[in-house]
Amino acid sequence: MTTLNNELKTSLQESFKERFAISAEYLFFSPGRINLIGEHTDYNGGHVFPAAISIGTYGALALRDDDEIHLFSANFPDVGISVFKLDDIAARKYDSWVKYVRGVLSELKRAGYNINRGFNIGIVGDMPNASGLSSSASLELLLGEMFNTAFDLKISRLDLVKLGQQVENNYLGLRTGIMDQFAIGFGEKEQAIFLDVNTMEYELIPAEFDQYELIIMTTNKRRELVDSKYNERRDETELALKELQTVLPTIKSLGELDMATFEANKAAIKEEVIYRRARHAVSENERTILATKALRAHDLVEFGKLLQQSHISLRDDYEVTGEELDTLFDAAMAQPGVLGARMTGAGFGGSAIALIPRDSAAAFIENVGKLYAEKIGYAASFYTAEIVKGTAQL
Ligand code: GAF
Repeated sequence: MTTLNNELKTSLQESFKERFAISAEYLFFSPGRINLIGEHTDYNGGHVFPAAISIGTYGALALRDDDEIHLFSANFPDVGISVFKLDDIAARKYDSWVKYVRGVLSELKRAGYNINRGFNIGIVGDMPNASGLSSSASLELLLGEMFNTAFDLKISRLDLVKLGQQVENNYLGLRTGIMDQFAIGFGEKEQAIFLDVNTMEYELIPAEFDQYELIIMTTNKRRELVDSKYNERRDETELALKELQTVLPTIKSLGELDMATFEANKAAIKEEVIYRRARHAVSENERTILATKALRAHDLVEFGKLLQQSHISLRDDYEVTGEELDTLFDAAMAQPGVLGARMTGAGFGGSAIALIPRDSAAAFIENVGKLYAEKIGYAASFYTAEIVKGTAQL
């Protein structure tokens, strides 16, 4: 089984040497993530069930003797090398992927860490653009761990995970939860992570699908409105919580509610749309707990059903799927032997996953790919999901 992309790793080392005329001192890989189930539950104090995947970002770093930062991405060879000074870390409007370097440095500074020497960085990734497989968290953890090692900062993995989230929340103004950074930071080979976001306690559960396998389907939809819609959903579930607290004053998050209690108190929620948003958060949290039980018991039929119900709830109640993801879902579910499918990540495009019979991947990709291209007008991409360990030095 191939895990990491050795070709990409070697080409990064070579292009680093070519561009900077020195060899990289540090080489790291940081995965992307899929979420098996538990979508839009993390910022609602619920459970999530993600895993780190072998598609991700490679980074190379060498220290400099001055206070300059020199960066390149082999994914954008025409852009060349970006250069700026160590203290030039204020956010700016058009900053491409470089904003993550500034963002991580800015959050490190805010947390009191001192980076007092310049460096050269090269990166390359094999994640498709706007794939919803969390290239941003992958990069945040990659940079965080490279700085941690190169500058001997002694930051714990959990603090780096939180720092990645702070880059999103403070620096980029995206009110994301902690799932992506956690999955990428704490991933383990062939294990999925069952995380209770309320307590931050987690368990690793073997991602064993017996005679089935997980496939990733990427919409290739251009990234539009994801950020503003994401923040809007957060506002909506926060409003639902506030209204529910008028009758359930002790609850601190929707994740504390089961469906029976939620339904018994729904009259406190004034608008129907807000009720549906909250219903998704509560029902999805229950499904996530059930799905971990089903996977542990190797009841893949039940696990697959929960994936389907998750997609339907994200489509009808949370309204974060859209035509592209729904087309992938419908096409996937129409294939022989498929146990379940759902969008994964924030939604509004990005990717979906499906649990398909092992060895049926070629026919599945052909059929789903054809149906998708016919309806949407451009091609989807497909990958086998290989579950790997989190960000690490190579
Ligand atoms: C994005 C966010 F970054 C996560 O925190 C999570 O909320 C997810 O959307 C939806 O489940 O990936």
